[in-house]
Amino acid sequence: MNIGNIVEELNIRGAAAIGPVLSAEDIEWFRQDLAAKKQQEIDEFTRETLIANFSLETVQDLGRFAGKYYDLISNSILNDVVNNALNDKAVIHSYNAIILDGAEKSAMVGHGFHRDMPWFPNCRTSIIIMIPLVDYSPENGSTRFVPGTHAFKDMPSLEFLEKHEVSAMGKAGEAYVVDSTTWHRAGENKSGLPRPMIVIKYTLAPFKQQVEFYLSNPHIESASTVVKQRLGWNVRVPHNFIEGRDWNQETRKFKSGQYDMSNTYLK
Ligand SMILES: O=C(O)CCC(=O)C(=O)O
Repeated sequence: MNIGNIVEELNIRGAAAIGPVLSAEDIEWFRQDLAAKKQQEIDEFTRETLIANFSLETVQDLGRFAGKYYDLISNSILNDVVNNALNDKAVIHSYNAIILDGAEKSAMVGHGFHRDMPWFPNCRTSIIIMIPLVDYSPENGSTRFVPGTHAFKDMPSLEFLEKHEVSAMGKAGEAYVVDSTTWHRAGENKSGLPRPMIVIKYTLAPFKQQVEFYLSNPHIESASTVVKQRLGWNVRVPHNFIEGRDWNQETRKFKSGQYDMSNTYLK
């Protein structure tokens, strides 16, 4: 992996391949674990309810399971990308899996072109790292994105997006990164087999997270420094001004130094 090349591609194209980030054993472990967790959710909530809530093909808040999901947050390659594309204060906005089993197209909201963060001029505030757990191509619905569109405020015409979209392609465990403002969508899975993928969206520390991970993750307090930082431990919001008066950096919720925009200006 050449981090300079990745950041340059991200700057100019709004997307870049990262390369292998998981061992064959880990790929298999995640694949099986996510299939089991999805089945548990279907058993608990029913398939119909999950479809009605656009949640049939996702497993959300993977950090709540700690273990290998925390090991992934610590992965040195991922952190190298995050530190260079954003900065070392960046936090995880969302940590989900998208299974895309192809059975019910309407069950996922990501099939239409979209952005995943508001757009700011000349500034990257968020990236998405996607790690498919099977070989991926247009045949099994790999993510499609439109290079260069992160640089412009307005949504291009559908005609333009459809004409210029490209599909991510690679082997299981090979990650890629997309600027969250690059217009993208899930492809159509025609393979008849599931396309499980881990999707980690990172953002700058002061931005809101999708879930209060510090409350939803039972093992966060004993996690490593990097896992805690990424899950937002250092930007917890005080419940009132009295809590905000805690100037002890050990116990303080929103710690000093988190308003960090370094490295995010696109020049
Ligand atoms: O599942 C996919 O390929 C696309 C995922 C996506 O659009 C997203 O996470 O925002």
